[in-house]
Amino acid sequence: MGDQDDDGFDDFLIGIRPDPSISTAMAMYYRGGNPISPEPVFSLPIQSPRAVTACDWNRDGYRDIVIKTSLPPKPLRLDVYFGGAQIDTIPDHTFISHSLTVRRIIFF
Ligand SMILES: [Ca+2]
Ligand SMILES: [Ca+2]
Repeated sequence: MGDQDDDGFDDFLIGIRPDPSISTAMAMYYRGGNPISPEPVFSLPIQSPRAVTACDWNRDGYRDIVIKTSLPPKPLRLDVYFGGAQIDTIPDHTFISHSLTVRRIIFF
């Protein structure tokens, strides 16, 4: 995620599925530091660890959390959480593709 709060330490996101038999997964957000706290600052529910990525969506210099929140046959929906010191669990932007031909997106 890069250094979201400008304290000199990179912050990061880990996607986990606590129980492999259940489809529910979580994206856990941690602030970097020395030492790094083992407790996440917050977590977000995700469909799978592959349904979350980060990029600078709004071009403000901070990477943003992007989560795919729909399943086919529903239109593709992405919830975006803007990064920076005020990053939180409230989506700041939602992108919905009205093209039904977009059924799958691959995050890198
Ligand atoms: Ca930081
Ligand atoms: Ca950003």
